[in-house]
Amino acid sequence: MKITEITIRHLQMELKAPFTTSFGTFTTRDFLLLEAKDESGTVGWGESVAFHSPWYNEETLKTNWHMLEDYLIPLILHKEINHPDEVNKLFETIRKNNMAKSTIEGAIWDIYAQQTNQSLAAALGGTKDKIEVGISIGIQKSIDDLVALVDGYVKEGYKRIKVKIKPGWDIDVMRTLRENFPDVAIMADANSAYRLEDAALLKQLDAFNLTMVEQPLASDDIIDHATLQKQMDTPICLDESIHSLEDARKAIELGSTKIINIKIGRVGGLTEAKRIHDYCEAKGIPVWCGGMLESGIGRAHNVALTTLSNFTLPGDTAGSSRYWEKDIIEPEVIVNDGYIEVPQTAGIGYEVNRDTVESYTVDKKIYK
Ligand code: OSB
Ligand code: MG
Repeated sequence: MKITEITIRHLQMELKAPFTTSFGTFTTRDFLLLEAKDESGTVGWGESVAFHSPWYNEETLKTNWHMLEDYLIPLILHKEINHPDEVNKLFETIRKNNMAKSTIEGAIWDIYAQQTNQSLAAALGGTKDKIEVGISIGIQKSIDDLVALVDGYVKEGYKRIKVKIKPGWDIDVMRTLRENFPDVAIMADANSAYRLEDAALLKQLDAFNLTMVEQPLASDDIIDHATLQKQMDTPICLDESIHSLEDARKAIELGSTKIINIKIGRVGGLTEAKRIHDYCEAKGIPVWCGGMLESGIGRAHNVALTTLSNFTLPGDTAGSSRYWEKDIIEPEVIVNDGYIEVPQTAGIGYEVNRDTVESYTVDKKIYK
């Protein structure tokens, strides 16, 4: 294929309910959508998971647009590409900016899957026809509010409940949840809110039989996490610290992580995500697919990735209706009793509703 035209849109979508983590609250999701067209007219879609502000990592919507416009798109346009695995090679001269790279790479995987007449899941080597999903719940006003929310999601069938924690909203919260839901798979995500000095406090989490604790320490750390893991029974899962297969290898060798949260954007695309998956599988490290409050397009990519065999733990890919009044794909991503059925049609497997995309678009530019 040769990409002949790329459109970047900035979309703004109101979340149904604010989402609060240890680093801030989101009420609106601002993100970039990328539409790529090849010489035969096949269209592929990619979503940038970068946020409006650099809270989660250093990338933002604007840095992604800059990287795409000034560096990445010129490296892709009119080049012969036989397989999406070649995209990383074309981006070789550009360091990091993984979320920006992943935005194009995702669209090229979509085109490749369509042209080889298979679902994106099949193109990636996925084997499952349905995937198990969990849900990630932000910090609430009160523990009672949280218990009521969790109760609803457990009744809906979500297979695992993840709760955000931060200093002051941690031990009592997890104790109350465990008391109210003795048999539910529960985990905590700190988004780097603690330091190694907090080890004694974090160790108290061991009493609640959590599936894992996600990224308790600094967002760039793999050393202190290894020290902490030696002191804790609860498995540590790294999110923010893992940007590549090399990061995963080092963290596993050091004993910093027993489980890895794979986010396609954070690791620079589906090809690298798959490599990390394969490496973890060989090492006996289970993985799961994280979420970044994606619209239906990013969500569809997450669903496809999760069909790979070592995604043995439920991911954060909740249904569209959990986030949006109206998603930009049809049908929307639907969760039934904790499962999403994987679409079998070619490409990402969902139709993009262009009218809905336009209605959320606040800025747009075409490159050829
Ligand atoms: O750490 O996994 C995270 C949302 C925004 C930024 C980081 C994270 C999250 C979530 C929500 O946990 C996952 C989702 O529902 O998409
Ligand atoms: Mg996380």
